[in-house]
Amino acid sequence: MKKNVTFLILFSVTMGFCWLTYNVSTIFLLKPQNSRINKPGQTDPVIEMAEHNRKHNTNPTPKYHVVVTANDTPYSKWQCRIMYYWYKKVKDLNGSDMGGFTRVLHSGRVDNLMEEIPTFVVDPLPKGVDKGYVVLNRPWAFVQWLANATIEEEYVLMAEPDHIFVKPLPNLSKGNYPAAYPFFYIKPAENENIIRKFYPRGLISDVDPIGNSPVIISKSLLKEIAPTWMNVSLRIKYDTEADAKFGWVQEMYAYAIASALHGVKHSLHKNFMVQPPFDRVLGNSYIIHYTYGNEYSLKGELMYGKIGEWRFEKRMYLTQPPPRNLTLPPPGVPETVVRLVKMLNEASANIPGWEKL
Ligand SMILES: *[C@@H]1O[C@H](CO)[C@@H](O)[C@H](O)[C@H]1NC(C)=O
Ligand SMILES: *[C@@H]1O[C@H](CO)[C@@H](O)[C@H](O)[C@H]1NC(C)=O
Ligand SMILES: *[C@@H]1O[C@H](CO)[C@@H](O)[C@H](O)[C@H]1NC(C)=O
Ligand SMILES: *[C@@H]1O[C@H](CO)[C@@H](O)[C@H](O)[C@H]1NC(C)=O
Ligand SMILES: *[C@H]1O[C@H](CO)[C@@H](O)[C@H](O)[C@H]1NC(C)=O
Repeated sequence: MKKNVTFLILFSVTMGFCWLTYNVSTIFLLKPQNSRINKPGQTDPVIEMAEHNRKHNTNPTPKYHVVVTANDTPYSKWQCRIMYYWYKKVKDLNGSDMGGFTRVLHSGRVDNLMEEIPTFVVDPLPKGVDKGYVVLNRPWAFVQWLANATIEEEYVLMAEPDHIFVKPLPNLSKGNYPAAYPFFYIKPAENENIIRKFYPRGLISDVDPIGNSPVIISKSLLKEIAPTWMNVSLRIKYDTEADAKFGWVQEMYAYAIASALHGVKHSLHKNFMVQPPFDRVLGNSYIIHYTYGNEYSLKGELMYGKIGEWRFEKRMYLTQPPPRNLTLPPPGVPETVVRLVKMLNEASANIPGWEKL
């Protein structure tokens, strides 16, 4: 009996998603189902499955699935290879709640890393819809992956290709609170007038200062949020004022707003990751995020905004991977930067065929 009920729930959730994905891919409009938050006549973009009730699993295993969204450019590929290498190194260490790994490849076709990295191919947005801002593919990739993939774990870590795991990462989420990293430049309170366009009611302080990554969240919550995240992303992109104001972080705001629309608050973990060169000390952090350029003089002084005498800047490697055995930074450079270069070198030294992609 119990089994049948579970099956029915699973079945209706799956059907809900098939229906939803069908809708998205055919007419490209997301319409609210019987929204909890909506009052009649109002148009919050909360997307809900009528059949789907939020379930609170009382005793789930803490394991989470590591998922990274990527495309098939050399730039994305070499970062994914590094990331997967370090995932494998820490996955089974004591203190890790890591489960499986998936690269969600949103180029719509297979590439030459399918054998090396577990990969799930999804479609990109239809041509032109992203208005050149490729990051908008991310929410759409998650919607498709969640609808179609078989995911064993109860939780998901949304990661990015430029994340390196420095140590085993436990499931930081607790109860109904997903875990996220607070970004200093995501400031909902200072942007209330714009956020209100997409989040008409509710406290602005309920919009977390986060993006979608890194976040550890239960699969069921992410299934609720992802379609709304996609809807809000597109609406921000197509709103001239919001697009201009949020610029390259608009898809982060979209995730923060979408989760607030679903009444989901995240617990914030400053030690989720470090971002060299600004974070100088590794401390008890779990991830190195190497999104910024690291520019130093040979005396070890930061030369941000200039070309360093010693440098590591991932954007130098858009069309080919960085060479093996990068020169270590000069003395005086923070440990986060030194560690980053050592970890890149270890991975590139051990990945067969590193230099040809
Ligand atoms: C988002 O949802 C709203 C409300 O349902 C809908 O009117 C709008 O067309 C959707 N926008 C996009 C870009 O999907
Ligand atoms: C794993 O870590 C826990 C808590 O830190 C500790 O109690 C346990 O002994 C460790 N187990 C092993 C096999 O190292
Ligand atoms: C996901 O599932 C939907 C509906 O079941 C289907 O239309 C779509 O093509 C699938 N996408 C992928 C990438 O498998
Ligand atoms: C890496 O480069 C250094 C010089 O920067 C050199 O001394 C060392 O032998 C090289 N190591 C490998 C494994 O190629
Ligand atoms: C995830 O791991 C943390 C730290 O070990 C633990 O406190 C938390 O309860 C776990 N979360 C879940 C959902 O099991």
